[in-house]
Amino acid sequence: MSKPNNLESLWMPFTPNKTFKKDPRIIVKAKDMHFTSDDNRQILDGTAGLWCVNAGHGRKKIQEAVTQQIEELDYSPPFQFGHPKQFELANRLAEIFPEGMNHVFFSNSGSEAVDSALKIALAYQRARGHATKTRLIGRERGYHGVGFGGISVGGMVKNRMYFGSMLSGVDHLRHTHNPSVNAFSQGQPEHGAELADDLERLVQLHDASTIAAVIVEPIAGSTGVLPPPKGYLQRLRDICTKHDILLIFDEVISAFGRLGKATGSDYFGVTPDIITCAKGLTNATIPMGATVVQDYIYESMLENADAPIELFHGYTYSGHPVACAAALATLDIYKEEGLFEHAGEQAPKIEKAAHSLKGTKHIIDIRNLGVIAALELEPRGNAVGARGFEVMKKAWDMGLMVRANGDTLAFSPPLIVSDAQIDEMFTTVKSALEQVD
Ligand code: PXG
Ligand code: PLP
Repeated sequence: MSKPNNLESLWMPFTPNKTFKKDPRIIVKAKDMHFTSDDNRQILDGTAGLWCVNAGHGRKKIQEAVTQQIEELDYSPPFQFGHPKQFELANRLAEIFPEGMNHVFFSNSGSEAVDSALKIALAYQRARGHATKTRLIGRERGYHGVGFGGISVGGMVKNRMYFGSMLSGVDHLRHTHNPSVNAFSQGQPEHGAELADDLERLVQLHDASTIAAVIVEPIAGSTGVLPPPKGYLQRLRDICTKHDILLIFDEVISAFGRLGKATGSDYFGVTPDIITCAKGLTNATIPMGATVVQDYIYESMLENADAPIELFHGYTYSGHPVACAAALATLDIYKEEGLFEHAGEQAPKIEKAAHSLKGTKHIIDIRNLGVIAALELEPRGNAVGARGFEVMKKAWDMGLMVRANGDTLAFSPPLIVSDAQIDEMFTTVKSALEQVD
C-alpha cells in the first residue's frame, strides 16, 4: 500500500502533529497479533490498538457479520423505531453483565457512554424525587473520555486545563497511587483502601443530599495503570450505599476480558449501579459504547417519568445496526474461543514477565493486573514524558507497539496473546529501555 503523500490536512487527536508529520508511523494492515507498517514491517500489537482489539485483528466472523448487515439493513433510526439486533445485543450484554444489570443504552464511544451515564444518574435522581442530588464526584487521575462531562469528572490535568470551567458542581476523590509504600506490587497493592473514605469527607462537606453519583475506573488505565488497592472498591461501594449515592464503574477498558472476566465488577466482586463500556464491545471494528444500568434505575425512570419520553437523550447512531452486528459476532468469538478464560490464564505470565524487568534502566515502578502491565520510568529532568515517548518510538522501530502515557509504558495486548508473544513484548521493551537515555 502507498504512503499518503500529504499529511498536512489531518488534525490528529492526542498526537504532537508537528513531530509526527516529520517522522510518521503509518499502519496499513493488521492481522491477529500484528500490524503491518507502510514499510512492510510486522509490529507486535502490545496494546490491542488502544486497549480495544481484544480478540485480535482481522477477525473473519466480524467482517462477515458486518458485510451481511450492511447489505441487509444499513441504518434505521433509533428514535421511535427499532431493529432486531439492538434488542438481541442488549439481551446478550444483560446475560454477561452482573446480576440485576439488565438494561442497556447504546452510544458510539466510551466518551458518549460516560456522558450517558452521568445524565442517566442525574435524571434518575430527579425522577425518584431526589432532585437536589446533582453533584458528580470523580477522582484525581481518572480518565472518562473527552466530552465535557467526562473531563469534568476526570482528573487528568492536561485534559482539563485548556477547556474553561467545564461542568459545575463536581468534586474529586484523591487518586490511589502511592509508590512510597506500593512500588513494585504484583497485582492489587496492599495499601490505600482508606482513600475511599475521601467520599465520607466529601459527604461531610457537601451533604449526601446534593450528591448524585461517584464515577471511577475500577482499574485506572489511561493515567498509567493504577490497580485499585485491596478493599478500596468495596469500601467505596459501602459508602455509596450508606449515603444513597450511585456508583458508576467506567469499564471502557476493564470490560470484555481485560481482567479475565466479562467485567471488572465481576473480577473484583463489587457491583456498581451503572457500568459504562465501549472498545472491546465490538473488538473496535465498528465504534460503539454502552451504558448498562441496574433494573431499579430503568424501572424507576419508566415509572416516574413526567413525560412519555422517559429519557431526553440519544444519538443518531445509538444501537447502529452495523455496530450491533459487529458486537454480536465479537461476543460469539469471546464465548466460542473462551477468550476471557484465556486472558485469566495469561495474566500471571504477564505479571511474571513484567516484574522480571525490575532493575532495568529507568524503571521506578512496575504494576499489573489481568492482561495489563505498566512500567513506570523515571522522568528525564523536567522533560516529563520525553523518555516514555522515545522508548515508544524505539520499540516501534524494533517491531513492538507499546503505549506511552507520559513516562508510563502500558501493555494491554489482545487477549489471544501467546506465551512467546508475552516474552517478546518484554524482551523488546527491555532492549529499547537500554538504548534510550
Ligand atoms: N473511559 C475510560 C475508562 C477510557 O479508558 C474512555 C472512557 C473514552 O472512550 P472513547 O471511546 O471516547 O475514547 C476511555 C478511553 C490511553 C487511552 O492513553 C485510553 C483511552 C482512549 C485513548 C487512549 O491509554 N481510553
Ligand atoms: N449537530 C446537529 C446540527 C445535529 O442535527 C445533530 C443530530 O441530529 C447533532 C449535532 C448530533 O449528532 P449525533 O446524534 O450523531 O450525536
